[in-house]
Amino acid sequence: MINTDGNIPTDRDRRQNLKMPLFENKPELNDPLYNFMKILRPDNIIFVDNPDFYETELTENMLKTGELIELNNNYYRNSYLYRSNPDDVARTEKDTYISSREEKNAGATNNWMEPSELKSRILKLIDGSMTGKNMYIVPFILGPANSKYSEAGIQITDNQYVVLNLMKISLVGIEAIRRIEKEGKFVLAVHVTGNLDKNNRYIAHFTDEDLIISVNTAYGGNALLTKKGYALRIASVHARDNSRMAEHMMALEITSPAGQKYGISGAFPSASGKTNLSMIRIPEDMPGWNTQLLSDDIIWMHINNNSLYAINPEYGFFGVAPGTNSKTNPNAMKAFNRDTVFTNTALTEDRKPWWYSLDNSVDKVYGWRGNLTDDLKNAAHPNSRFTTPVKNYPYLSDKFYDSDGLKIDAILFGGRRSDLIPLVREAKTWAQGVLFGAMIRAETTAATTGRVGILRNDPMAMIPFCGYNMGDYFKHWLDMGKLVKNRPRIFYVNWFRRDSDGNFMWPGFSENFRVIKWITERLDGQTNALETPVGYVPDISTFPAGKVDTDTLEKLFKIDYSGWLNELNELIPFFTRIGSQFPDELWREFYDMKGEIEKHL
Ligand code: GTP
Ligand code: SPV
Ligand code: MN
Repeated sequence: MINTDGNIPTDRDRRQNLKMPLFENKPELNDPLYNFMKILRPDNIIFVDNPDFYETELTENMLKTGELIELNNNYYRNSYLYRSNPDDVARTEKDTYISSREEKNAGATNNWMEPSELKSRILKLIDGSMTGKNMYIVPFILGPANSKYSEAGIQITDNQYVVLNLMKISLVGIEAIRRIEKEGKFVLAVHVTGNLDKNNRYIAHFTDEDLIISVNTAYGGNALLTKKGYALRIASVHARDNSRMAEHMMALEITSPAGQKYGISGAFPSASGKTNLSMIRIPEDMPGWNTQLLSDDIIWMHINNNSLYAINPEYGFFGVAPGTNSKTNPNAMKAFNRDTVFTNTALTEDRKPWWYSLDNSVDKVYGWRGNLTDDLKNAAHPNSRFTTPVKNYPYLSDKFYDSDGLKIDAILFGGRRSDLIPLVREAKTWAQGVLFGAMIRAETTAATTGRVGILRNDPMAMIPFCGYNMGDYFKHWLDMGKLVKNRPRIFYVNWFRRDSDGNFMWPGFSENFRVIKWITERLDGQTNALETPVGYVPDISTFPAGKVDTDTLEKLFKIDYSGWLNELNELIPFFTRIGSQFPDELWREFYDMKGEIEKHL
């Protein structure tokens, strides 16, 4: 937790009577908090200065009300199950707004509403909404406590589940108040549970004012505003203005048997493998290799020594539970067996969290809505998640606490694609790599409400998270490549190809490390690759494929030119919709690639 020089007030009575002002040295910083207190009119104000104290307190409260269910302590120490409102189980993108002053700064891919219009709608919903309730003030730092690249903010909320989760995924405590006083500014994130009415839900980002307001939802990405709201939507705007990047990426540090280090980051759409890759276990036949996690979901990058470095603005995981088991992701299992809140998983009769694929020794469980059921496949919600502090993770990179973070040598893009997209390919240049990112089309998942498995454009896995115009964002990517001398190399991976029976052709998980090894060989200039119009692809004869047979491998690397032409043609309306801010340089990259593909037809 935050180092507070031992000065944490732990007196239980103090919390009931928070002495405003919070900021004694810069009183004007209190004004936005006063404004919202007047609007929300809570009965009590609770300042979450000491997360250890409040973790115990809130857990006890929520066990009493039945909001939390205590899990079997023999297997899951200090861990709980939470069942959400059934209409509040995933991010709702239709309710998410980028409310910049000028519409063109939100762009065609974001919902936009004029800020005063959106605020007046929201004010009607939140006026007096905390009367009879406690208002929690949760100060936090995003990024290592000692880093100049970190930022501090405050979330206010009336929701104990939200506070409990924030304390697990962010660096919460009084230290943030000191940082805010020093910097003279902060991002304010206001969360109001309201009545959870799904027809009156808003996740509103006032990007010119460093203000977020979320109402009528308590779901993770909608309500834990340190995460997608701040660390991506608001931070991407800050990053654009400061030659930095705020990305929906995992990152890990790799050490080869010879002791060579590599920093690898990867942007894949929601529920498409970032957490699993960040926690990857090395295959048994590859002794001497090592990986250590920097981030499972979000990184902030800056330029340092002519290279791109990444810090993790988070302090915990909000990870997808289904699909996790001792074969696919044993390292996650080691982290979430204590201090974890599970949300919307199923529950075994001996009070263990459960989802299909975790273990097959049961024939009945309590489903995510609490009913005893033998419909095991649907018992856990497909977007059920675990919230676990990162300090529980056994293989954390020491760069996690480093003020400069991890140097990034390779950036991966990817997504779920059952056909066309090869297992791995490498961009010839940074600009082509930016095109790779811009071209991500992937099958949708349960992380967001709506249909699952339909293709959608999700450039850089940021379509739901970019806080400004996507065309300007592409331009920013191109500009960053010009500013960084030692540019990371850019790759595109696809673990999700399927055969005609619908089975995955590539075994995935641990086996993905073979692709990572090939990437490190490329970084070292040790291996040849074949040049194609869509990038370099591995030479099958030297690719470290493990047990996958040559026939399958050929399919995984084959370039289907007519399929690619179709893919590019289908991208044109999307790129066109982004409008005049779509960079000419990226159109040129696009038409170069298209021209090269056409030569093969
Ligand atoms: P968010 O937290 O939503 O941003 O997702 P994420 O990108 O971190 O996704 P995560 O790693 O949690 O994976 C989501 C789902 O994909 C889980 O059900 C995993 O089991 C599954 N998955 C991850 N990696 C692979 C893989 O290599 N192959 C296959 N077949 N499935 C995978
Ligand atoms: C995602 O949907 O990409 C997540 C989960 O990582 S949430 O925090 O809900 O956005
Ligand atoms: Mn995510």
